[in-house]
Amino acid sequence: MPVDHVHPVSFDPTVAEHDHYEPAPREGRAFRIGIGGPVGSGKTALVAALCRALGDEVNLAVVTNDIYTTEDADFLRRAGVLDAERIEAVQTGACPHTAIRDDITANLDAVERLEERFPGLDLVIIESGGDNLTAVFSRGLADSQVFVVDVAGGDKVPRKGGPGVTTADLLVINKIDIAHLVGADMDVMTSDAHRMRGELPVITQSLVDTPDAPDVADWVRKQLV
Ligand SMILES: Nc1nc2c(ncn2[C@@H]2O[C@H](COP(=O)(O)OP(=O)(O)O)[C@@H](O)[C@H]2O)c(=O)[nH]1
Ligand SMILES: [Mg+2]
Repeated sequence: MPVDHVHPVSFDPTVAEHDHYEPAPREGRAFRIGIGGPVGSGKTALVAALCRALGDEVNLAVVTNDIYTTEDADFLRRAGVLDAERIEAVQTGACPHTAIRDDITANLDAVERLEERFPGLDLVIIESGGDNLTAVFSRGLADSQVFVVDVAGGDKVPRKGGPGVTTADLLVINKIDIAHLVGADMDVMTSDAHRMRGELPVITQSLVDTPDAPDVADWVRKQLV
């Protein structure tokens, strides 16, 4: 092909990919918070923490997404942080982002089952399967989204950007208790995160030191007002 027919692809990593869905109407249903982020960053641990922190004051339920198993739902049931009936597992069978962005039907069905089972539900927390830095929730599924990264991925992660880091309603930098063990500089991580996100909030936390995630729980309370 002649060189002048080859068009360079321009890619703006700060722009979320096209969302096929409109935001869902808010009346008469539970508020939905999506929790995304790389494998192992602490999403399930954060869901458990939020159930402990909010379970007595908020009528809440959880949807987990795993590729082939129901591992995360099983973990939450075993942890006893929430009545087992309040936890629904979606098996995506494909890349996790597909089920939270491209075809959200299985997740919407799970939310609907929970709403039918628990009339007057206030909040559904939806945990995405672990993915990479490009995974974000469709606005048709999540009203608000949290992106969880951890220090073990290295202090470069926030400045690598991607729509999770740059556009999520809340960025959580988790596992700060082990920052010194992996040589992650917290000043670099937080200043890069703020630079990438502008006015959007950033919370640093350790679920070992603060197992009830008090700062994230406060942020969730404000979403529900
Ligand atoms: N040291 C430390 N470990 C954590 C923290 N949060 C989660 N973990 C551990 O990290 C591992 C992965 O957590 P998990 O919630 O399963 O990650 P997910 O894949 O994002 O859902 C588990 O062994 C957790 O116990 C934290 O703040 N500090
Ligand atoms: Mg998990």
